[in-house]
Amino acid sequence: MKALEGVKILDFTHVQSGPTCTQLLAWLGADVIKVERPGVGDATRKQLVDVPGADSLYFTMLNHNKRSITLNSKNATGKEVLERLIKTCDVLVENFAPGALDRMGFTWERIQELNPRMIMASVKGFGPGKYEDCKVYENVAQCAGGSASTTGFVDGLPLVTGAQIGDSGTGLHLALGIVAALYQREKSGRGQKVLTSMQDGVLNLCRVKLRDQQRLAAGPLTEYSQFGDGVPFGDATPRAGNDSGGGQPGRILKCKGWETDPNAYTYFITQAPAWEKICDLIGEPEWKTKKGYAKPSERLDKLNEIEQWTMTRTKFEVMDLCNPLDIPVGPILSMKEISEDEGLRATGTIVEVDHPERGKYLSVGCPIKMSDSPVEVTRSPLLGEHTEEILTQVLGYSASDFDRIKASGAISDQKAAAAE
Ligand code: CAO
Repeated sequence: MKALEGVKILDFTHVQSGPTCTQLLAWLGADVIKVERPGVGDATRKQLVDVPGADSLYFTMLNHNKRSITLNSKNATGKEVLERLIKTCDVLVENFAPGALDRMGFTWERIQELNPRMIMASVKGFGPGKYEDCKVYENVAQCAGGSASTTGFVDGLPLVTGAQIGDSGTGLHLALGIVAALYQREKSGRGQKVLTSMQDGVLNLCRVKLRDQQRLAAGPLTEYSQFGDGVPFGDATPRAGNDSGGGQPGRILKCKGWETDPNAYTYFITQAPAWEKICDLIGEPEWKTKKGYAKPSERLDKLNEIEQWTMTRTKFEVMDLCNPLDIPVGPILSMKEISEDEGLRATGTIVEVDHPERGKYLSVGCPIKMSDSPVEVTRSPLLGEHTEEILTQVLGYSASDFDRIKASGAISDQKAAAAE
């Protein structure tokens, strides 16, 4: 038994934002039917290819636990099949460019006619307004959602982050909206439209930066290193480098080996409750009461002195020494270290998956652990791998119907078929 067992998802998503959402729903137990264009499929299947002829890691790592049906939704028979899918499924998830679904003939009104219980969930780049028609990718959302202007160093360019907060972050928001809409449908009996824009999703994750924007009206942000460094504030929340967002003096400090290892660093926070223990640990007990050290606001520039201590230890030694004393530190873990971490493998956060075209590869498992809904990560589907199975077993088409659909060109790439 899985949490979303029995829920059928018509997965009309592509690239990253939508597929992360439906992958999560699949891990929670939903039956996710991914609809892809015949002969082409999700564009990511062939992006950043590392094993010639095989689906890329970009695709496989975003589409686990799904079934794939190929369907040309612009072909008359393809539309007939899509209508049956809409009538059969509980949720339609899509992240096409604005208006694409309408142009296929599947407006919200038409979808409601076909299935009043249908939940239609969409990712778009922007919400309603002057940018609503724009096509949007990850970094556009990071810039338009306030993240880039507040990431980086005060004297440098705005920066995008490696965490895919625009795509995967929005997929996560959308998944929550879908689950809530399913819950509401239990009582109302009706479906509804669920929309998450990537700009909104990024901004939601940048909430503390809008907090600081308003605090600026009351004067400079005294917990920012910029304040300690005497750099004047402008009229917008500045980039804060590696400052801790919570107002405690903290930043990334060098550890033993930093000269050659780009990740030999630790995050170190001199939080008030841990200050006395930090002083004892680094052999500076007099700092507990010393002027210029004792108050958090005075300590902004003292992290350089603490770095003299962290540079004598590896990042893992710093972690091992600080943890038992409740001093919060974070080793800068490389993707290599994470991929080799036994603990993450044991919890299913890093999983090894076998794929018929590419063999074994690593992926990130489900980050949500539920005691009554275990997750077993299974490989992503090949393009159209389940077309016949879905048409006959899920949609109830007979063998002769299947032949008719096949002959119509709705489920195969006609150009490729003609070339053969
Ligand atoms: N059968 C027939 N046609 C299909 C089809 C199918 N199974 N699946 C898709 N298509 C068609 C669409 O109907 C559309 O046709 P029209 O342009 O005639 O309406 C066409 O394929 C292209 O779809 P698209 O515009 O969504 O794709 P794109 O590659 O041009 O744009 C993207 C990609 C991501 C920029 C755009 O989809 C978008 O802005 N999505 C919303 C925001 C989003 O999710 N962005 C994150 C992407 S990850 O970084």
